[in-house]
Amino acid sequence: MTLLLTINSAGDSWSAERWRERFKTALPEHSIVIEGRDRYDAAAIRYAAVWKPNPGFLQSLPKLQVIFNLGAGVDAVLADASMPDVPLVRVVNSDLTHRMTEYVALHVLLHHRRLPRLLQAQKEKQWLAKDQWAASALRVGIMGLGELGRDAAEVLRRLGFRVAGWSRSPKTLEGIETYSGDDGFASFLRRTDILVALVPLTRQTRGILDRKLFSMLARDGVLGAPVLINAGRGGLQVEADILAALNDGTLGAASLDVFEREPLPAVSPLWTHPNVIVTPHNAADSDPDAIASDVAAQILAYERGEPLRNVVDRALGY
Ligand code: NDP
Ligand code: OXD
Repeated sequence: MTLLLTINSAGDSWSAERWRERFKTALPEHSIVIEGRDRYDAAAIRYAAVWKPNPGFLQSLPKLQVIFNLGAGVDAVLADASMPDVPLVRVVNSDLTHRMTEYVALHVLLHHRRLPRLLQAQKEKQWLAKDQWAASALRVGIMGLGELGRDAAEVLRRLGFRVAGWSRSPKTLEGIETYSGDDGFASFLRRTDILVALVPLTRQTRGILDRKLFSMLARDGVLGAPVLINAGRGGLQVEADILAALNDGTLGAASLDVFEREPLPAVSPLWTHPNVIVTPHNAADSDPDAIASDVAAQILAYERGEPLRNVVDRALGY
């Protein structure tokens, strides 16, 4: 059986050759070929392990049986209208989940404890007066209660924040207020001081983080104005609306890990806005060794006739 790798990513640890080494170790009986580097018979390819594959490419593999996306978000793969109708498997693993929870907790805490203000005061050698509130004074709202949103919600709850979550289908989570669908959206936003976006990018969620949404967030919180944290996808946000909302006080601050265009262009005013923290889409890097061993284990289980796990629902788009 042949596994083909098609990977468009910078960074040594993500080079196709490094992935080949990992898969050779985990799948010694399989042939591993790299798109654009090796000569291979397209009809021999049964599996493709992909990251941002070139649109149209996957349909050139007539006997493809499973596509393994090497990340959690599948928007880049599903954007290809010609994608063959075979199962698409995405990454779900605890290492990735915990890294995302670290990012969310870090950014919620730094806004809660006003770290940017403290760092500025340090530069100016200013000893600020005592002025602090409890975590329970802050209402965090997490958009998306999937693998990542649920874990972040639980950790924030344990830190003492008042946490709510919003999802497509209704959920019950201990100690967390839950809202769902269009009906629950306005109530979810109205009680939220810090909004964390962890929904996938789909037809329904594209551009959801816009001016209208920002104006619905709570305006009576201890922070003075609501805060946006987007660690989902850049396509969720309308950057012109974020800037306008920050400039007129509708938003107090934003932590953005993902952008409409990545890398974020040097001309973007987000880079230098005093109330914006920019991170380079690294909220949760996934560990390539863990992903390769997960994919290899899935291939071996599939060949034994067992069902695939973490298969994307193509109709829902995630
Ligand atoms: P899941 O598929 O496990 O969860 C998605 C959640 O979003 C679910 O709760 C789902 O609702 C909800 N959702 C989807 N569509 C809607 C909608 N229209 N309205 C309301 N809720 C909706 O995804 P993960 O938690 O694993 O990952 C979330 C996203 O995080 C990924 O798609 C990816 O884009 C991003 N990501 C970013 C990384 C980074 O480094 N910045 C790293 C990894 C992932 P329901 O439960 O009802 O299905
Ligand atoms: C992912 C990502 O989706 O890193 O895994 O963004």
